[in-house]
Amino acid sequence: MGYKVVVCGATGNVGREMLNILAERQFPVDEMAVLASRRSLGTDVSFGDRTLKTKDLETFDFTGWDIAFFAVGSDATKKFAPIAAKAGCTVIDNSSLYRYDPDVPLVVPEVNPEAVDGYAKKNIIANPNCSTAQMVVALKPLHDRARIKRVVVSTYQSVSGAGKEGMDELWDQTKAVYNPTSHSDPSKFTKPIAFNVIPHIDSFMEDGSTREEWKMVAETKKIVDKSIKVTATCVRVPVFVGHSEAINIEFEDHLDEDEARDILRAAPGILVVDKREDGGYVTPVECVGDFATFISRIRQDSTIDNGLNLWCVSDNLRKGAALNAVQIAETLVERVLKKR
Ligand code: 11C
Repeated sequence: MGYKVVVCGATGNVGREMLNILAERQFPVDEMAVLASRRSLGTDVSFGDRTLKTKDLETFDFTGWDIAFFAVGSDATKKFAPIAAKAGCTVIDNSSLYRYDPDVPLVVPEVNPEAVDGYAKKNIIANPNCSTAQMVVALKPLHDRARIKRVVVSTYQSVSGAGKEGMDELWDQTKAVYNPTSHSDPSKFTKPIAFNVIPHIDSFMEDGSTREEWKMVAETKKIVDKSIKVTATCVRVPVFVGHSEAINIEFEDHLDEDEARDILRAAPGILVVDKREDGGYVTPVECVGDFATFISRIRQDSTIDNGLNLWCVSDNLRKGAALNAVQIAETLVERVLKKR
């Protein structure tokens, strides 16, 4: 049995990846509708070997559709997600709008698949921020073994996290460095991103942190364990796709680096690439198009009693967004829809 599936925001970076991944993973689709905002209407998108024409999100009737993936901004989500949910179509939302709502599960299927069962209160399930998703996949199996007390994370986030405009800005500014006749001022980012790094993602908060950093704290608590303390510094780097994170973890119990490596090797969604030699680690370029969260550089932190350092890399458009959303749908099918 298949399902009637809608992808809203089908022409964006994440919407297109959702369609690719639904096809790659052979999600049971009986019928597919691809929706876009008015300005992208009429654009064709690929779904497997088919080409689909986008329809208008404003006028679409969600009645009779089973699952709607939302990959539109928070404003459009606010307007249309409740309409879809009330029409009986379960919304899997990639925006930050519902993530912190106690009546909406926030799910990373390798970590808290059981949370999907709480979907019915609003008929909405939230997908986490990309930098959180890959981190919690790594944290959960280690937490289960040695109880994490505190995490210190620094991110190196690719420009695709800021959408196609972010990618275009890096491309244009890079070209402009070599060709002074083509000028490109910062617009999506606050400073030049080509050959630079910017310690600022999303808006500033009162305590001096950014919202991106706050999201990593709040979402890790909701998905893994509210007792875990997290402090984050989120940085934009001139990489097109793939977020990287240097993660320092303090545990309650001792956890040897070799045991941690074995635990991570056996954990779902993780590929460990950790040879202590030149190139024996993963970089973002190598993770593009992959489903896994890659872990490298696992080593003891000898400055504290029970500490480890590791390097975590993943395709932010996949595990960080589209893949995780499709995995949520797969979990919903297994745990709920199949049993109806
Ligand atoms: C970035 N992590 O790299 C952001 C993109 O809350 O879903 C995703 C923002 C979000 O800019």
